[in-house]
Amino acid sequence: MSILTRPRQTDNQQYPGQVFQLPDAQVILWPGWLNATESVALQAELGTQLVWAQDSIMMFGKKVKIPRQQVWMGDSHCSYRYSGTTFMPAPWHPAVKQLTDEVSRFLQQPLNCVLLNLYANGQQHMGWHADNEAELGDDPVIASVSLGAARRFELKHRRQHWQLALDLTPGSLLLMGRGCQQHWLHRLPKQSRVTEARLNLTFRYIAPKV
Ligand SMILES: O=C(O)CCC(=O)C(=O)O
Ligand SMILES: [Mn+2]
Repeated sequence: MSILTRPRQTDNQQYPGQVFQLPDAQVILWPGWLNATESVALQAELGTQLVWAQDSIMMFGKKVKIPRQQVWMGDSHCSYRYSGTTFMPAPWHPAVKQLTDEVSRFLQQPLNCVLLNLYANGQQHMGWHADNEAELGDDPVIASVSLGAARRFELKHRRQHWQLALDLTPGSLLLMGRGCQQHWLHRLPKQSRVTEARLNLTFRYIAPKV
C-alpha cells in the first residue's frame, strides 16, 4: 500500500504547495502530503517500534531534560552535536528510510538523517531555535513531516518584526528553504488544550566527511 496521497514519483513542480515568500527565506507547505490512513499507521508503527528517549541537553550551564522524546536516525557518519551533546544516529528504520527517500525525491534535495520528535500532548514543545549546527552546512534546507495532533508552528525573523504562524496538520510536509535557518527562528509552542500526541520528522543532510 502506498503511504502517499499524491501519485508516486511526482515532484514539487507537479504538486505545488502553499508558498510563503518571506523576507530572506522561503517556506512551502503541502497539507495532506500523506493521506490520513497512512499517517495514522505510520505514527503507530514509529511510536511503538523506535527507542524514544527524553534526552538531556545543556542550557545556561545546566543539564535539563527536553520537554519531548526524540530519536536521531540516519547514515552512520551523521553524528550531530547540539546544545552541548553529541548524538550518534540510530540505524535506519525501513519506514523512515523510505519516507526520507520519498521526501528527498519530491524536493530534489539530498537528505540523509532525521530528527524524530514525539510530543505526548500540548504541554510538550520546542523553544525558539534555528537548525544551524555546523554539520548541516552554511544554509541548510530542512523538511518536516507531521503526524498525529495538529499543532501550531511559528517562525520569526531574527532582526525584523516579521512572524508567521502555521498549523501543521497530520500528513503535512513543510519545507524550510534557503535563508530560513540563517535569518529566522522557529518553535513549536505549548498548546494546553491539545491532548493528543504528535510525531514529527525533520529531515536534514550532513555531507560525508572526506
Ligand atoms: O516539531 C516540529 O514541528 C519542529 C521540530 C524542529 O524544529 C526540529 O526538530 O528541529
Ligand atoms: Mn528545528
